[in-house]
Amino acid sequence: MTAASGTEALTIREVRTVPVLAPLAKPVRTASGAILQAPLVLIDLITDEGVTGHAYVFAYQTSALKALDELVRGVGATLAGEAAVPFEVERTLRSRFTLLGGPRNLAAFALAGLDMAVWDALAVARGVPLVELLGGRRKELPVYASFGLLGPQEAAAECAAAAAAGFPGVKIKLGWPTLAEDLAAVRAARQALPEPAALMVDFNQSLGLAEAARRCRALEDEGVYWIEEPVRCDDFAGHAALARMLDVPVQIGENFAGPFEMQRALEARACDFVMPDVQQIGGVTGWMRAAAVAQAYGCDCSSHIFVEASAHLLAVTPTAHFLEHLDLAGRLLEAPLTVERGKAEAPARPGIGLAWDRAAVERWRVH
Ligand code: SMN
Ligand code: MG
Repeated sequence: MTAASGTEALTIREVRTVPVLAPLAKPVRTASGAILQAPLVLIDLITDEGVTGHAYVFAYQTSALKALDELVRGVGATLAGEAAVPFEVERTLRSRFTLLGGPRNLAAFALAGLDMAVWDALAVARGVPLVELLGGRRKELPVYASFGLLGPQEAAAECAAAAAAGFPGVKIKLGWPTLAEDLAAVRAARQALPEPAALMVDFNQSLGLAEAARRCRALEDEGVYWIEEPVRCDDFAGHAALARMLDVPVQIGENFAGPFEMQRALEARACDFVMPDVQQIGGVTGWMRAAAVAQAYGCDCSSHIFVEASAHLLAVTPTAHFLEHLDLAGRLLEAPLTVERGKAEAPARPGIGLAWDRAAVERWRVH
C-alpha cells in the first residue's frame, strides 16, 4: 500500500514478486498432508501513477513455489501498459487460458493474485478500504479459530483457549486412521467448548464414500456444526448423497475453481454451506460473482484462509457466515488482521491493508 495519489485512472507498469516460506504460528496437519510453513508469493503491482497494489498467493506445496512465482511474474509482465481495470484484466487474462480449458490451479492462483493486486491498487488510489470500493462498509464479522489434526488433549486445550478468547466457533481436522480416534477428538473438543460455540470438523477429502457415510453418521449426535469435505472435492454427487442423508450441514468450497464450479456444486445440492477461497474462486472479481451465486441459492458463505482480503469480501457478501481464522501471512505483515472477542473487521487503511514487514520478508524470502 502506497499513499493515495489522487489520480483515479491507473496504468499497470510492472509486477514484482517475492517468494517466501512464511512461518506459521502452528503447523497445519490434515488427513491429506501437513503444512509446516506457508509457501507464498508476495505481489507488488506497480502503476505509472506511483500507486502500488499488494496481494499474495499461496502455493500450498513448497515444491510449487518457484513455479507459481514465475507464473505471477510471467502473466503479470503481459499486463504492462494495460489499464488497471479489474473487469478488463480478468477478461483478457481468462481468454489467454481458454485453450487450456480455462485457468486452473497455479494459473488460476496467479490470475487471482493479480486481480487482488489490481483491486488493492484501485482502492489505495481512491484512499478507501477495499470494502468501500466494493460498495460496502467495514463490519465486524464472526470468526472461527481453525486448527489442524489434533489429538483429544490438544483439541481440548485449543478449544478451551479459543472459547476463553471469545471465538464463537472452532474447527478441527479429522480423518484419523480410525473412527474411534475421530470421535475421541470431537468429544474432547466439544466438552471443552461452551454450548453456544460452534464446532466444525474438516476431513480434507480423506474418505471414500462408504467410510464417509459411516463416520458422518457417527458424528450426527456429537454436536458438530458442519462437516467439511468428507470426500473428494470434485465428487459433487458423493457430497450430495451425504448432504441428503445427514442432518448436520455439509460444507465445501475451498476448492471451487471459480464461480461456475460453485454454481454446479449448488445445482447438484452437493452442500448446505459454501466456503470459497479467494485465490481459487478468482480473486476479488471471482468472489463477488460467487457471492451472488451463493445469494441466489440462499446458501451461507464463509471464507477460507486469506484472512485479510476475506475481511473485506465477507462484508459485501449477502449470505456472509463465518470468517475462518487461519493466518498464513501474518508474520510478514506490519499489521496482521486482529481478532477481538471472536470478531474481525477489515482495517480502515486504504486497499486490502497489506503492508509488508520488510525485515520479515528478507528473513523468510527464498532465493
Ligand atoms: C486448509 C487447507 C489448506 C491450507 C490450510 C487449511 C483447510 C481449511 O482445509 O479448511 O482451512
Ligand atoms: Mg478445509
